[in-house]
Amino acid sequence: MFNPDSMLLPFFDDAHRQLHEDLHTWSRANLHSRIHEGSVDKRCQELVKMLGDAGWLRYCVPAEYGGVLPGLDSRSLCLLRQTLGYYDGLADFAFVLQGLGSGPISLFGSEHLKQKYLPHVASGKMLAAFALSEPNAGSDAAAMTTRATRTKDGYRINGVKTWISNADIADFYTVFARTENDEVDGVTAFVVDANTPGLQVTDRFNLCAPHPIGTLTFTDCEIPVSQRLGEPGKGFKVAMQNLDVFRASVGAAALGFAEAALDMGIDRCVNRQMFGGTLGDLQITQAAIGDMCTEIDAATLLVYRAAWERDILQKRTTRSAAMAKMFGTESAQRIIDRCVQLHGGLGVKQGHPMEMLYREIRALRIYEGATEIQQVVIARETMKTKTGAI
Ligand code: COS
Repeated sequence: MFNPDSMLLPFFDDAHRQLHEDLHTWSRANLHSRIHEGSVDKRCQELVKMLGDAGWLRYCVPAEYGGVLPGLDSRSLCLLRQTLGYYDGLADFAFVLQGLGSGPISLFGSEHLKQKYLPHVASGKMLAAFALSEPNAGSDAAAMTTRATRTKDGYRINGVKTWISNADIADFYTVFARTENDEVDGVTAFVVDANTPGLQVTDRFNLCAPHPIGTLTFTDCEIPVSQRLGEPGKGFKVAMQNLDVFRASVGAAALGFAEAALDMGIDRCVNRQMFGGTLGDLQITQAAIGDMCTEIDAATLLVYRAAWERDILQKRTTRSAAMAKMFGTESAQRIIDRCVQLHGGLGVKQGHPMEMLYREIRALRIYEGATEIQQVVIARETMKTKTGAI
């Protein structure tokens, strides 16, 4: 945390404080740079192995299946993302995909699915992925057209999923498909092994801050009924409840990026000589620092409020998670942009960590529900309180 006193906030207990300290120690020793050369797939596979060997992935699954804590602890997940994100955006990515891809199994999976996947997610032996978006169903997730039809022994899946992080390197995908022929009309969730005949990675592309991502095509992909995740027709809720957990953590990762930028920005302010003093002597710089520090503290409070509500109040946190995601990512974008400005030319020089942060933050305002979707979610949840719908 940029402000060490943040760990004294009542959202945390001593185990969180210890986790925070241990994680910083490990990250300082093991994550040396946020700039990576060479194959991004290979680096992600290495990072998953490192995170698995160190025991950090054990926070992605419940204790019964190799985890540290009885269930998914949102505050720990957020602390992990914030800290990893501070040192290396790709390490944060490698970590969270294990959680996002396996979260639906932890939350809704049968004993069979939990035993089959979760211990390997926790050890880093299996890589997970979450396949919800489609070419024509991004923000409007319910518009998906991938279809799973009943067969004698299970389901046959046909359709296309895109923007799927870990495409090509995942061992399994949590997939959402329409099952209108099923007992209940709607969407159903499945776990599909990467080597299932009929499942192919048909495209790979690069983002401005690269990570493994691509398109999956399902062609008469047959899976047994034991790979169904949760009840038939209840898949949309599976997806949304998983996002309720992980959306707050996107805000946490953004916070880690913003803290890394601010650290470098402050360093620059006190060391950069200009106009007979330092950059930080200028009141216009101090105004920027004042705004950035306040936004970081505000994002911290929103992220850990959402995480605490889920962990302690054990209530649906759709609204507070949306606020944490929206404010965390939007404020981080503003902070990073300002810190690029404080760095002058260096801030846009390829290979400089500020330039990397500038590229890394952008996707977080889009994935797991764009800012505009969070605005809709917050508004709807708030209006429900007036109509008595909750
Ligand atoms: N938890 C549990 N159930 C939820 C839920 C949540 N957080 N959010 C919605 N639901 C339920 C609703 O209660 C509703 O159930 P009933 O039909 O039983 O009433 C059902 O799901 C449909 O909800 P809603 O009508 O709100 O769905 P919409 O299609 O109108 O839109 C949004 C929902 C826009 C919020 C959703 O599509 C969304 O989050 N989109 C962004 C998707 C996303 O994040 N994509 C990125 C993929 S991961 S990188």
